[in-house]
Amino acid sequence: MLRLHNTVYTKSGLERLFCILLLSNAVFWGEGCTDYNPIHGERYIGPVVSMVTMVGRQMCVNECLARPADCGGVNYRKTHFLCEIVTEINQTEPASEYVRIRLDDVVGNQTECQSCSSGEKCVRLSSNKRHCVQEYDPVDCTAIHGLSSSLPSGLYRIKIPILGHVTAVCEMEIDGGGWTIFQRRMDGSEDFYRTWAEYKNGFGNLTSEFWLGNDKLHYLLSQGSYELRMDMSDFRNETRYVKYSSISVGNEASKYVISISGFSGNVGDCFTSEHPINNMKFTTKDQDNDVKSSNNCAVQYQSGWWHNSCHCSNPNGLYLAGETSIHADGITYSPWRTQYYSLKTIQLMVRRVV
Ligand SMILES: [Ca+2]
Repeated sequence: MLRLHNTVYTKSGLERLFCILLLSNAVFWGEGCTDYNPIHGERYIGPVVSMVTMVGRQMCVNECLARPADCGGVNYRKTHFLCEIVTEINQTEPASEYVRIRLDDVVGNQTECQSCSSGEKCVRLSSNKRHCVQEYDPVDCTAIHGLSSSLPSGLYRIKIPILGHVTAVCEMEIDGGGWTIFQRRMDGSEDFYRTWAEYKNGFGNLTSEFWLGNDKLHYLLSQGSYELRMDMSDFRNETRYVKYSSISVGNEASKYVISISGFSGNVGDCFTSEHPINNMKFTTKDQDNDVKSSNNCAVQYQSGWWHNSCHCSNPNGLYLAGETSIHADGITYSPWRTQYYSLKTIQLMVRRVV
């Protein structure tokens, strides 16, 4: 609190006064002032389209105003001076260090900036005119993590070749963070017995179970050298993981052929040993590319996958929840819990090796 002219100002009152002072010095400040109602202890799930570090809360709001095509609100992390620009503000989650600010009814919006399109930031030139400039677009979650290691796991916008902006699910804690998740099973809420087109384009809910999509995975991995990690848990909440130091996935014309090598982990190898997925094409119920089997393995084992004849692990199998009498249809990982146990959770993710 601050006492001015014998009046006690609350924190928000002080901010308003500060704002008026800034407006009177607008040539120096260069940005309009805004009035807003911060909600404490929550953040927007997003996706986060842009991040700005080492800024104050008012500057964070101004960063939002400078991105009129992309910003619906901001998450501000007080403890890290971290500003997250969020495009969708429909869903929120508890987050103790954050305030979220909705930009619907702000005062001081910059109408000159409205011509900026998605991916552009409005900046003020020395002539005082405003101008739209292309923003830096992270190419994957590794790049986002590189901006600030304190960014949380969640939804972020990245830009990949050909496809442009896509929403990525980033894992920022496990094994040093910076992972882009391309598959997740956790509760059986999504059907994974899907067609070629559905696996090509992706399906599911990015905040729960999903397949990112084979096209997105191909173009993502085309940007550099990537490693793969798969984490899994059973219904006793025991966990295991496997890692591969190299992964690449071909384009649709190649049937998304996968190359994988360099195993490590705390359970036996599945993807480069028994029924390896290495050098396999992707197979779905409507497209049989598993030439090593006379059947269609996707039909036989109720999944879409880089089947051999057929599999040692079936991450996209049926959510059968634990022990089962059905052989190899579940979400199995045979070196750990055999082909008669369907795992509780499984997650596949990639990280650029930099
Ligand atoms: Ca076949």
